[in-house]
Amino acid sequence: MNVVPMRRPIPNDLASFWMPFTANRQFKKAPRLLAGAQDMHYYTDDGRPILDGTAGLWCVNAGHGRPKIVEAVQKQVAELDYAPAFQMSHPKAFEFASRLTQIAPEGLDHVFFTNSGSESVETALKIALAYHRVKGQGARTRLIGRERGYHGVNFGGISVGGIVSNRKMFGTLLAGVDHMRHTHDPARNAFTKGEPEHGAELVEDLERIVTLHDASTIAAVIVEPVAGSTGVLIPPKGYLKRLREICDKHGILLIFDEVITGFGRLGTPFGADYFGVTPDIMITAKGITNGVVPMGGVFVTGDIHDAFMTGPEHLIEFFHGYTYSAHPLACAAGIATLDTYADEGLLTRGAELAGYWEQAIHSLKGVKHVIDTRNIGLVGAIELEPMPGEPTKRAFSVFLECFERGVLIRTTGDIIALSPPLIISKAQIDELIGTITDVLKATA
Ligand code: PXG
Repeated sequence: MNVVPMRRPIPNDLASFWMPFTANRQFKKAPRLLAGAQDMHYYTDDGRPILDGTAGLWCVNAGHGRPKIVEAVQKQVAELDYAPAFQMSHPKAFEFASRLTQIAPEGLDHVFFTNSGSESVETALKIALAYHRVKGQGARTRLIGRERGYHGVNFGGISVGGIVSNRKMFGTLLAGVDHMRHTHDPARNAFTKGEPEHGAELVEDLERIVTLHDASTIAAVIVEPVAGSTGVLIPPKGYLKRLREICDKHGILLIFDEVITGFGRLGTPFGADYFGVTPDIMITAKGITNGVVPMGGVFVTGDIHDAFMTGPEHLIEFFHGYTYSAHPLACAAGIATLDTYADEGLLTRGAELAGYWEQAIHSLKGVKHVIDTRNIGLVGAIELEPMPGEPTKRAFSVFLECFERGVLIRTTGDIIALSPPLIISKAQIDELIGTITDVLKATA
């Protein structure tokens, strides 16, 4: 008889979990585990407080463990744990959608729910393609993204995205995608406070792409108002306004991926508000529920929504959706999140703190290894000179040392990206920036 050895799960075995976007082998040799969180702090499994300089992953905008949100989720799970999402729904889905469209930029008055930023991206791209088709312009199938753009990890998103390591392993991706150039130009814009002076002309790439393919083949352009995970790339002055003009001229839909810029990150409810440019489709996630329950939302104009509401009424208008679209727990968390944002004025608190934050970020100019500092709203970036022949290593060593000293930062390449919860105090800004300064001064 063949005896199969019994495998008992070992509670603290680190091997089973294949971690996302992580150097698994390195991590498992020296794991960093967070066991609790409250307000501006995480607590490690050995009880050390860690000041959260990144709002988790750009999502915990109201800070951790906020009572209204905790209570709403606890109550919801006991009351209605799940309701089928197709041909059925539940009251909080409609309540949350209405509340969201009240704070969304003017005209974006319908929202389609998903479970993440990546799903919101796929949803937005599909809406754009289907919209042109229902409008009788089915030849508009091309999607235009931008170099260094990040639009999540699904196939549409990595196709329009512009980060080589997220693309190169995965075959031919979506067909019919083109890219504009990115706008990062440290040679001209290093150490700029807020929006850079130089680079608005790069938006004319879209005209070049139109000349190449013809507007009648292009469905949509997708950009992040401020590119976040690629290292905080702030649009040059006038860039987004001109992008809107070019799209309008050619009947191309403009999609803003506001997964990071949404829900107060720039000191306005959305990036669209900050820049005074309204897209046709707006992608959100993260701060929509304060990161407490996974959720995303895709906002569209009445024109786009209504274009689908034709044909026989008993037929499904848009063949798309997820089992967990508008999940009751997510809606409960989301409503309580909006209440918390409103009670504490968090969607505009970033604007009050922006001046102090800007000074703090730019105080790093002149510190060892710093080759650029940039800021907008409550977002900051500190770009480091890479170690010769070993890109990413310097920034990662700063991340590790900051964590040892009780401060959580995020690094991408050799760029430190900061995006604290919007409840941060000035003293905590000082602590965050002071720790980074000390660590940089002490590095080789
Ligand atoms: N679009 C944008 C603009 C994002 O920033 C996504 C889509 C995808 O969202 P989901 O929920 O599918 O992960 C994102 C996600 C970082 C970092 O450190 C950024 C993200 C995720 C993880 C880390 O910059 N952004």
